[in-house]
Amino acid sequence: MGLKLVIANKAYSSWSMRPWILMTAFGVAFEEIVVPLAREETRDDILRYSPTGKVPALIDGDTTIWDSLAICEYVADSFPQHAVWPRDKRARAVARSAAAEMHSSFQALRVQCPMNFRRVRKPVDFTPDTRADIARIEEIWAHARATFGAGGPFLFGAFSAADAMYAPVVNRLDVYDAPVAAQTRAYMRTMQETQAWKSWQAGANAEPWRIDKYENV
Ligand SMILES: N[C@@H](CCC(=O)N[C@@H](CS)C(=O)NCC(=O)O)C(=O)O
Repeated sequence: MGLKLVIANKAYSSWSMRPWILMTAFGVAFEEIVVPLAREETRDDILRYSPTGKVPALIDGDTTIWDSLAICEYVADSFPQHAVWPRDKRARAVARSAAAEMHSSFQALRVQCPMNFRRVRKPVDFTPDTRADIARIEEIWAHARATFGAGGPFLFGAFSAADAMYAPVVNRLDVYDAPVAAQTRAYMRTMQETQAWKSWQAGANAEPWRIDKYENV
């Protein structure tokens, strides 16, 4: 039985994007199940797959993994032939720190600038807290690139789960036109030029659903 990944709207669901882009970039096959957000039936529909009523969830036979970061770890465990995390122990530890920080932080950026793959680039008046989040993210990326990035254009050289965890931030910095450093912009372009990114973007473009609270920003 194959893997099933339950996600929400590609336009808006940042937590869904992380395991999706990871699995897609590594060529891990899965069946995609999309449950659109903000509809009367959304909660019940998600609860059929995920005990939290939240997505993403990965279903492997009778096992459900219901959190984005846990799914990244499960993919790493299941496909050791892929360097889901960097092979070097120190790089891997730093990549996991960066992923954990993404998972637990940057509330101001997340609230002020919801992910939106169909937004036409337009700046917002970033709050001081959002600016601080952006500065910290740029610092994480610059440190990873400078210390571990010699083998390629991604955070730890080759594409890894750290890039997947930050993918929605790449969208946010782009579509809200954050004033970032040239090297940050270069990394964003690297992500946006991947085939996996383009497939997610195409999926978002094709979706019929529109949620006002994510659009009126
Ligand atoms: N910590 C969870 C967060 C998951 C989450 O908040 N998912 C949102 C969508 S991005 C959701 O399912 N919301 C359900 C709803 O709004 O009805 C993870 O990392 O997977």
